[in-house]
Amino acid sequence: MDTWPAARVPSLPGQAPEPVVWDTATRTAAVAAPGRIASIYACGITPYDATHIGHAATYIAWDLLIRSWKDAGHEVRYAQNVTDVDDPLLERAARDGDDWRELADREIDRFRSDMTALRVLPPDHLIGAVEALDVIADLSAALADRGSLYELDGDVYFLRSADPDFGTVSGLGMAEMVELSAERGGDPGRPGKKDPLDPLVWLARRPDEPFWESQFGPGRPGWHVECSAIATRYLGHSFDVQAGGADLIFPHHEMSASHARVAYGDGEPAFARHYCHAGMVRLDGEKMSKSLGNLVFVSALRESGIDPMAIRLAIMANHYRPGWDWTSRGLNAAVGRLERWRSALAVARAGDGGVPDGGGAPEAGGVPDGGGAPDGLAVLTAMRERLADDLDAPGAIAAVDAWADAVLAGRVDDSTARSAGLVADSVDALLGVRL
Ligand code: 5CA
Ligand code: ZN
Repeated sequence: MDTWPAARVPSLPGQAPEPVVWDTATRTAAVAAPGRIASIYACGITPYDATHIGHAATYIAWDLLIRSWKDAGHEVRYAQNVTDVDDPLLERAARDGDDWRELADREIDRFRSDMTALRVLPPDHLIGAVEALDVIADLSAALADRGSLYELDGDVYFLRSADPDFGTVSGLGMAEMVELSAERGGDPGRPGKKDPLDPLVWLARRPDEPFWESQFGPGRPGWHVECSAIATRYLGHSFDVQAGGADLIFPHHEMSASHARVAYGDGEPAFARHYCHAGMVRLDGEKMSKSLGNLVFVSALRESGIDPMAIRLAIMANHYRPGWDWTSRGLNAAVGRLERWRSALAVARAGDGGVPDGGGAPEAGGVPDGGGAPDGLAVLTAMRERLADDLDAPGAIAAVDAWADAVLAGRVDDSTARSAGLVADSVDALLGVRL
């Protein structure tokens, strides 16, 4: 399906260090992409409601990785799915008397415009489950060839015991896996399954639900096989990074990896070399989720007049990995920071130490003790170094804050004016914030 327009990324002088990320599976930090081509699959939305801050935070995290990869000289290949047929979407459409396809199309459109406004770079391939049915059929056929599927009352399950490496993504014990599977779309208690954790690959046609013909008869695809099939078709049987929120570690990423290993592994490594997960964004201490209904929508904030660059800054003030709380205090701080950065840029460009409203008076007599503000190259180097260290956006923001504070305190000299444009380009290219 169509993606969304790409924001222009200014090119920066010099070379960035190789981005290192935390890998959930190995529990170590690793160079995210050792080769020239860097490839990433990010799990996409299930489009039954608008994009909330939790979604936006995960896509901004991967956007930071992609921007750092580009800056380090990589060619990036990026694929993302849209789960445009699944239980939650069908349930919401039924509840509201909506047509499921119209609901999905409406929310996908809204997602595209939110991502565009937030200057999140688009994937090369944005692929819906429905348009990928052939791709899913190919992976399912490979699984069937390896004897890893079985039927239960017309539904088709994957035999997780076919994969000796099952469990290596999440590293969880059986009891925990069963519990999470029940919470997150699985059916560990269904009688007749060979193993409680075996996931559905194909659901036989249900009354009043959409269905498609397949090698297994009419029905619709399971969830994990969708991402396994789309990722391997568009990025190859193995690729650098599988990315998503931490709620996808188990069962989703475990299962997608397992499908690919059994279908395409043949003893070779298959699926992602690294698994990256963003912490859950909370509201009042609870995970922001469609099922709890405690959502802050990006589109609603935009409609209320909040600059999308402030939303982006409010998100990036938190490191992507631990979970964090969305608060109006955090948003207000980001609005203030954006204003300060823009004022500092105006002052630095003018090169005269004149401070606009609210910036505080510059000290008399030109540059005070302590010299001028850090020059553009120093700011860029600090930002690059922080972002290459597991996408430390708060660290990169602190480097820009130090520059802005110095400029607004009147510590401006010739080099401040000369390199003001470089600071603006660095903030744009690496943090995706246009000043
Ligand atoms: N379509 C599937 C993935 S294949 C899905 O999980 N869709 S979703 O719409 O529920 O979520 C889209 C992305 O946002 C996923 O990476 C999910 O882990 C992430 N996400 C959802 N809620 C939050 C939250 N509160 N905080 C952070 N990330 C979240
Ligand atoms: Zn997925």
